[in-house]
Amino acid sequence: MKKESVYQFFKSHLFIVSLLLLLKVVLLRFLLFQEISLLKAVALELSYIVLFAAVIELIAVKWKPGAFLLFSVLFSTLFLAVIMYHSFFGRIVTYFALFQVGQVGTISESITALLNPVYILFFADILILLVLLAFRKYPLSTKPLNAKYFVVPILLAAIVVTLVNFTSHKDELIANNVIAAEEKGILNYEALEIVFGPDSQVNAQTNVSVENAAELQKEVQELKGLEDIPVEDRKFFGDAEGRNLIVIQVESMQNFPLRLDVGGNEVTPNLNKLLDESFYFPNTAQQTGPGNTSDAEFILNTSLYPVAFNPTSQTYGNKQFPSLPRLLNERNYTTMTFHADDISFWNRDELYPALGFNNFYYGEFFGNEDVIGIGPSDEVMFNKALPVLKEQHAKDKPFFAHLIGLTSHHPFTLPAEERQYALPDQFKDSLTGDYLVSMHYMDRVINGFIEQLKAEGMYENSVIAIYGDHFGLQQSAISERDVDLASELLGREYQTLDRLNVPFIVHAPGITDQGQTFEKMSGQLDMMPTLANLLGLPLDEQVVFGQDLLNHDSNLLGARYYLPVGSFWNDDILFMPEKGFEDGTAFDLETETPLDDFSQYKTDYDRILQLESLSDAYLESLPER
Ligand code: GP9
Ligand code: MN
Repeated sequence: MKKESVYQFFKSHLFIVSLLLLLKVVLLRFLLFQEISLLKAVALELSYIVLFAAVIELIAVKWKPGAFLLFSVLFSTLFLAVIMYHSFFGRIVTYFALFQVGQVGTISESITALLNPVYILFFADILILLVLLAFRKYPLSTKPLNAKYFVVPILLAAIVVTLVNFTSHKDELIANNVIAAEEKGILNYEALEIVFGPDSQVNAQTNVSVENAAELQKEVQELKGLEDIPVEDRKFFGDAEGRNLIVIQVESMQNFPLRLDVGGNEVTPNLNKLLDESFYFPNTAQQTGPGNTSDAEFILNTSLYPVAFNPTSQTYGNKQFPSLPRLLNERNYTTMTFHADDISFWNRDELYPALGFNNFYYGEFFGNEDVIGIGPSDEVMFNKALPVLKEQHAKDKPFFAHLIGLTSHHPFTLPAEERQYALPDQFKDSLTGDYLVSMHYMDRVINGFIEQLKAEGMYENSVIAIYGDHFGLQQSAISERDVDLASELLGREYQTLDRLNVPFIVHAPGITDQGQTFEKMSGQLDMMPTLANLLGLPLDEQVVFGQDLLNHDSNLLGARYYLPVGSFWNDDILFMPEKGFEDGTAFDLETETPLDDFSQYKTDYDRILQLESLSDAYLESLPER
């Protein structure tokens, strides 16, 4: 081999572009895993980069700079997407979620809030090369590299290393997706996901179908250790039979702002008063998956586990879910859902018929007035929903109205005239402060709506439920200052337990007047069975994975996506596996500190995996519409 051909190799696109991408992977791994290891990046990631680069070197004889720059742009964009997604969701994005970029428009404000100047490094080299190319000072060699000495051996080596990495990690089950990507290699992890699918960890179950619902429901009850209570012995059963059901899903509402006082001002003064005359479940776990708001809507209406790695509304929009709206339709209710965003977002145009709502109000219905953030304000939503409810009331027809909020969406920026909550100076220009201001706004508009229900004579004969869809202050997406401010508010460290804790409130005049707080652990999946009990719907023939909180104390609740698969809450702990059960962490719910010995909870871990896979199999078995 001649000296100048070695020199040409070091000036080649294959070498330089691969090296630059390798350095970017080192940076990416540092940002994701706080690890600086060239060795790991070379062993786990490099072969994929070189594989593509060698193929391009062989194919792109003429347009070498263009082809390599495009390759570099694509990989760098992928790296940026991985880091941005991780900073918001705390997970490694997989190819399926990348295809959801169509949803990004709606949350563009949230995305810009997550940008970090360091990310320029992912594109700086490309910009420099482009400038040099424009000035005809392009430093890389455009001559073809010797295939026999360089490209073919390099390509073969890359194929071998890629295959070794792929096959050796193929059967390794790691519950936490961030650790999985760290150990398997980010690019290798993506390749495994593409080949084996995002739900590869979920076991298919047979003999699960809507036909044997009662049998399946028994199995679920047994797995959860729930005793069978005859209808006549169920407390509060049917106490609100025939009443309207008005359910308000508040965007990003966590539990901690309730009953919180900052510098002498309550964040939610009106809701706090309402709590005194309501059934209040302060320890409700968020159980949504990647479908966020829409998953919460799905859960409230079905009490089924959402799909683990995809928005349920996308995967199963074509199905017919057994649901609360369907049960109420059978009882001559008018069932309606209201959301001011475009109906195509989260595939709601499919989700709503799948859930069995017979009326849905969205987008244009709410007009262009008072747009805050993503769409018309929640005040507008309530104001426009009211006449629709009045119409049903005038017909003497009971209704179920599901009202989905939007205004308190991340990054919680309200116009000056709506910022009516004075906070101490230290909260100025902070996300935590803006979040509280946003919750205060929600408190005001919800109260306004309830007052209107009273004025219109619809209040007494209704059950009003309020809950949060998911976190607002996502630990990994907020700055240290915001975490510190949140911790200061709580008087202890702001952590996972707080982040995944939403409120659930049931207010039924004449029934809940004395007020009662249920401190036991509960979850979003429990909301539907609890409301069904009050409305006198027995659910014995219905498959639900939640439970009626007015009649059952002990609980076992799972969450996936935002926590590793197999994570659960029971009466004592929040458990999160790492690679599996043994190396996981169990937080004591009382002290919020990790337990040394949690081996006694292994059966709960096995049970939750079984329950989730039963729910998956049941969803899969449901008929299409
Ligand atoms: C979009 C809105 C917000 O319609 O509900 O969704 P999110 O980003 O919270 O899932
Ligand atoms: Mn939401």
